Amino acid sequence: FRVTTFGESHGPAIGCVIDGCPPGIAIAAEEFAADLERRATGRTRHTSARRESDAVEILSGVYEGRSTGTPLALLVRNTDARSKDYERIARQFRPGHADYTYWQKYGIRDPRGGGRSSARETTMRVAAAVVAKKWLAERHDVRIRGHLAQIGGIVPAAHDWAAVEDNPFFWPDAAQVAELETYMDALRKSGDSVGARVTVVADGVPPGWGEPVYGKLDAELAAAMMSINAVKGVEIGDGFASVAQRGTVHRDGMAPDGFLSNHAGGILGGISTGQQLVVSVAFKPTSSLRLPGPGLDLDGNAVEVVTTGRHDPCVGIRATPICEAMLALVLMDQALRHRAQCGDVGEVAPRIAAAAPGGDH
Ligand code: EPS
Repeated sequence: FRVTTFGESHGPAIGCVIDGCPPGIAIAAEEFAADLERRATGRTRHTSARRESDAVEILSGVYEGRSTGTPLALLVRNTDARSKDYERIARQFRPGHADYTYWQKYGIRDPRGGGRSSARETTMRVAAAVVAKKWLAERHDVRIRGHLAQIGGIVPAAHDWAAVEDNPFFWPDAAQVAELETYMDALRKSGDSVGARVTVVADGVPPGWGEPVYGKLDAELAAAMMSINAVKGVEIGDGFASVAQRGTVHRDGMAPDGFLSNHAGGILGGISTGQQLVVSVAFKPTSSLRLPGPGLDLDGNAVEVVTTGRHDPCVGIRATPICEAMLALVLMDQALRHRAQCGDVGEVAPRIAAAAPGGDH
């Protein structure tokens, strides 16, 4: 199961091609809308003001409402591509932005906005993952969810999945939403940006997905999450907190009716344990700021760079559905690979431990 995307943020359209999609999955263009809305810009004052409809057209790979097994191509037309500041920015490098490294690599500057480095590209990952989420749910009873786990220094005081979809921050504690609104309003007025942490989980993943050395499930998840714009860190389970733990704490005890804890985040030796899969992702603060910062122009001269386009004060806010999408894409690929090598789960070895309770993510 392989997804590639094409298109630029300010080109006529963006799209993706999904190869290796099993035949027979019911797919309708309307099914993409809900997740694309969750990710889209211009829906609340806390994200970029660019207003795209993000309507998906199915170009190939679906006949009479079902996937055919041939390449599935999806297209979203750009309808609000106009970044007035990019004429000037095209001659400057923003501090902390990919425009410097793109120029060093390709020597070509696309004056139409962020081009391929824009987070607009993630639209198509979310679209592709609608198919993966559906297949995982129907075929394996796997459920994928995510929430914001930190904005700047603020962390959730409580965890309630029911709250997550009821506020613009994917925040799991309804009591803190007013505080976040105030924080984000002040941040936006100041012209600065802030980082965030997203946590995504998958429930129902059977034991056995992944590979022991090459293609470890955790390695593939880390690569997938790292391929999202602005990501600077990925943790599986306790992640970097494991550094300060003792083995007697970190090891997840086992009992006939399930594991006793889930510090490992559902993966041991690159292979799923059957527990909840837990992945946390760190997003850096947006680099395109209207506050002046030291940068360079195309000739290497020092310039004060000011970006006045439509940018997110916290890219992490819209990243929850994107991280869910990458989790779904990796899991669908792993499920198909596992079946190709070992047959269906339970065929090779009997399942000896029930899944542990989901935990507090
Ligand atoms: C983005 C910059 C802004 C955002 C964009 C991501 O776009 P523009 O290229 O118009 O400056 O609006 O996000 C989207 C358009 C989207 O759909 O996610 C960036 O630099 O990453």
